[in-house]
Formats: sequence, C-alpha cells, structure tokens
Amino acid sequence: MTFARSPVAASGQPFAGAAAALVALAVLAGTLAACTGAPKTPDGVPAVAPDAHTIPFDEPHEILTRDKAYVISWQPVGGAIPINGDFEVELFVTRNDEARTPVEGANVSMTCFMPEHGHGMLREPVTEELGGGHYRARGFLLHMDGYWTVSATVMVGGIAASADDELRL
Ligand SMILES: [Cu+2]
Repeated sequence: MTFARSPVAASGQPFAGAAAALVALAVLAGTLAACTGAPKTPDGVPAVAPDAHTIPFDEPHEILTRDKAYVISWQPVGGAIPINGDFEVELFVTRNDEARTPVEGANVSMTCFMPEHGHGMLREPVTEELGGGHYRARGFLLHMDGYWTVSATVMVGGIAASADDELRL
C-alpha cells in the first residue's frame, strides 16, 4: 500500500491522522471479528454449533426492578445467545438489600420484544424455580437479529416488579 502520490499525503499531518484512524479501524474490526466466535466450554467444546450465528454473553446482566425492590441477575445458559435458535436463561433473584437476600417462591418470568418492529417473541418461556433464588426460564427464541428489549418480572404475593434490559443481536 503506498500513499506517496496522494494529494492528502503531500500536506503531511492530516494524512498521518487518517492513516492512524484506518489502522485503529482495522484493529477494531479484527477485535470484533474475534469476539463473534462461539464460546468454548472448559472442555474446549463449542457451547453452540459452530455455524450458528451467536452473540457471546460473557457475564450475567444485573438489572434492578423499577421499584428498586429486587436485583435480577440473568444470563443465557451456555454463555451465548443464538440468533433464531432455542436457548434457556438462568436467573438469580435477590432483594435489593445489603445481604442480597435470595428471593424464593417468586413467580419469575422474562420475555423479549423488538420495539422497532412492534413484535415480541413467537413463544412464551416457562420458568422453573431451582431453589436458593435461582430460576431457569426455558423456551427463548429470538428469531431476528437487531434491537431487542428484555423485560423480567418478579411476582411475590401478587405484587409484580419488573426490570428492563436490552440486547443488540
Ligand atoms: Cu423484528
């Protein structure tokens, strides 16, 4: 690659800046490409089919209900969200107190919505309580890439508290 004849190069500084920006972009693109690889389990086995389009999800998302009563920590089982593929979600629900007291016996649900398209998921996940504040919701399928909002609801004693999150697939 030679830029010696470029009129911009002749002026010196501006070209150097543009070149630096190009290099930065190339590095960024490389990093992004590396990030989209399927995550590996400790055994080195891909957590999802290698040809599936997935979004890595490295750490649980911690979200606070709007009434500030509960903290919901959630993540997809397997560490990635497949686009147009089935997945399950693990949720850990605590009170929003110093001790982060686990919330047991709650009715917990989670769903996703695409506000730009005005539709939700094609399924309604079903949640099972695992104990100790842990819940597992099964039956997620995000059938399109794009911007999704996430809504998690904790119902205790007939009172519902919801927390919001978002995903860009
Ligand atoms: Cu859509």
